[in-house]
Amino acid sequence: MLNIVLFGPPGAGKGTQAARIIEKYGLVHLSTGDILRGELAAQSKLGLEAKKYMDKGELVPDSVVIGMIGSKLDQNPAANGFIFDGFPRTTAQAMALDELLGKKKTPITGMLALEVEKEELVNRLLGRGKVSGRADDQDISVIENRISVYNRDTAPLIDYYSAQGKFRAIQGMGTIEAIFERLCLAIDALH
Ligand code: B4P
Repeated sequence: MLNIVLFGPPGAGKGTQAARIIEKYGLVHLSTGDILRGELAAQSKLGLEAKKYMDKGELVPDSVVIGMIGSKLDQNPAANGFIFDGFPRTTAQAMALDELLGKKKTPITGMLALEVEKEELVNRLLGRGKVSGRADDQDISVIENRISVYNRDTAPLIDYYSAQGKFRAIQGMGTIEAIFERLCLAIDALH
């Protein structure tokens, strides 16, 4: 099993690179952002509740996203491994993920952290906002808040995974292809 946490601030390229990684390595893609947007598109109770947080650039409560990931893991018992994209985002989520995977005896193999300068993050998100229709990509103050929330609540996970010897920094500036090559080298070194 190859279980990878793809990590980085908003706009770092997690979703972009996860799509390529799952194709090459045959992993199951678990993106909490995509799952939440799917719930919203379906106008479910969970989706409408999540929208209140997402539109402001705040994190959706831990209990909601942890429950979602638990059921997705259970739905894929025959997977070769998982790529966790945008999850975990808090220490409570990381601890819950370790517990869920511990029960299945398939721990996280490594955490790959995309490093991108703030100005580039803002430009990428505003660029996506012009075509995606995502409310959280169209307002500069919401984007700034997402980056602040990342620095406050999510960046401490670098220490969490470093303590387990699983943290790998990846230069996330450059072309999508060049960054993908760096990620593949890091993944191949994990197993
Ligand atoms: P996510 O869906 O995870 O959104 P993201 O961080 O903005 O996306 P990502 O990082 O994948 O985008 P990418 O750079 O690939 O979360 C959205 C919201 O959902 C959160 O704010 C939160 O409210 C909620 N949420 C999700 N998970 C949660 C959790 N676990 N706990 C609580 N709340 C949660 O793409 C950005 C743009 O950059 C694209 O246009 C792409 O084409 C472009 N790009 C990518 N790589 C590039 C490159 N190398 N060069 C130029 N452009 C590039």
